[in-house]
Amino acid sequence: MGKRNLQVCMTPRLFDLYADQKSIVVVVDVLRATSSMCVAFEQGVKEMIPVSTVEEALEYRNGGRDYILAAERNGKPVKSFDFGNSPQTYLDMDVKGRTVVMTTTNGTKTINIAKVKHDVAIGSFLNLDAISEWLIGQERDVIVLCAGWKDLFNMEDTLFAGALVDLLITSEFYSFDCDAAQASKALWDSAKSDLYKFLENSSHRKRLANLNIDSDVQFCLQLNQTQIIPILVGDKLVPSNQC
Ligand code: 3SL
Repeated sequence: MGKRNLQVCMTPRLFDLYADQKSIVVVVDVLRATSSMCVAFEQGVKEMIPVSTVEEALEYRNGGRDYILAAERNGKPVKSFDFGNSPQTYLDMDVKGRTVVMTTTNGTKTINIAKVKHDVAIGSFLNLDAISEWLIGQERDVIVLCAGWKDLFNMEDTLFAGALVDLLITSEFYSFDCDAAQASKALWDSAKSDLYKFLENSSHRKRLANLNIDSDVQFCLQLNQTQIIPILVGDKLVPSNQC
């Protein structure tokens, strides 16, 4: 049997060049949207609805159901929403069985771009080994789609892409002919001994430090804290083991 194809797309702006309608797309926004999603499900959230705009999220408030509304723009929580985008919020609150409607600057926008023509799964360092094993079991081509920052390249999502490329290539089921996959793996190889230090001068680490939320950075850079694989079913994210 031939090997499955593995590609990395560095920003959503480039995604049209990769979209093939058959690959599973792993959306990654490690700081912090996709990390928050993994933690939310680990803490018992039932489903999450990722929407692209604040206005769309607010429409759910008037829908009569008891949603948790979570929103972030430019790293900051949005006024009048229940939650911002800190993964650690889900550790402090009782969220079991709840539905979260979430909008973030890059992460939820990227999910909504990917879902038009592809099946979508959610990756973060927190579920790195689990998503690698899950992908191997799916027997499909894979595109790792980095959310980046406002359509620009970012370091942290590229590092995650490199970590996932490393695991999938080691499994011997995958091959790549993609310079972005090669570059992300090279970056991961240089960074993996100390991710936090490697990201010292990265724009988003500095952005979050300026907002006094550096502890979220350290939290999101932990490897393998959960087995949860959020996947998109229709317009909702759910844990793969509940489908
Ligand atoms: O852009 C996003 O989706 C967010 O994850 C960015 S932040 O870490 O919440 O600032």
